Amino acid sequence: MNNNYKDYDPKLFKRGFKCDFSKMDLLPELASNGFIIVRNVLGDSQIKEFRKIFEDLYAKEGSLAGTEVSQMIGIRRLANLINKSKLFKQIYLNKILLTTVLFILKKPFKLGSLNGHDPLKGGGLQEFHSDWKHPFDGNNHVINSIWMLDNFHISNGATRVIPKSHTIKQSIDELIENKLDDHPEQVFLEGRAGDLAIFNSHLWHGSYVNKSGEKRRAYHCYFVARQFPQQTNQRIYLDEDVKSEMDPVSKYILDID
Ligand SMILES: O=C(O)CCC(=O)C(=O)O
Repeated sequence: MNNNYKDYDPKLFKRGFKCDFSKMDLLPELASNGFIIVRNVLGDSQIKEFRKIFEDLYAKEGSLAGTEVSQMIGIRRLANLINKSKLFKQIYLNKILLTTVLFILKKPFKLGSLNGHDPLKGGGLQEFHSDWKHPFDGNNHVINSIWMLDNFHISNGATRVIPKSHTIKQSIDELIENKLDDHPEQVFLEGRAGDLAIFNSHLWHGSYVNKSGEKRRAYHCYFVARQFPQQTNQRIYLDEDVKSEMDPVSKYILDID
């Protein structure tokens, strides 16, 4: 094991966290291109359960679904998910994911948010954007992951990314005139239900238009360097009974104590 990992976030390890280095071979690609796809991270029964949670929450919340973060026309969105099912622990505490977050950020971090996203037929096209909204200072502060609950294909709105754009110092607005347009260097994060895309979210990315109408449900599990605000402030959004049942690693990752 590379001992540096403990130095990146000593408090996380003091609470009992252990790295999973089984996908180390993918990490050079993540550093260089800005994204990787880890195959078959969720098994069939997990996919089924997470799809059911998506549908049940969307049906229950109706017109309010996604409002804690943002609603988007043509996309079914969910937000504040940690508060809504204990099963999401399987996502935000996934050791492959958290080891990868340490590899990229190399400093203490916390969950930024956990949201749901499903582009509907004819909808889904997002502008290319970075999740880092400030000028790039040469350090990585944000990393995102897309947990595929359905097959992701160019035809149903798979995420598009511009490889290596996470290293560009200029802002996207300076370099891309129309951020909805196709870009000659764009590639699609295609995969199967159960796959996990992890990307340095300084990378320019966005969901694409769902032409086929096939479902393209996903959870976004997003992390931010600890010194910056969360997208969903867990101290405010988590109910007291949910907080009280959390284990020490969860409490640390969610920054609730
Ligand atoms: O799910 C995707 O394809 C990416 C979504 C995204 O980047 C966003 O919602 O900001």
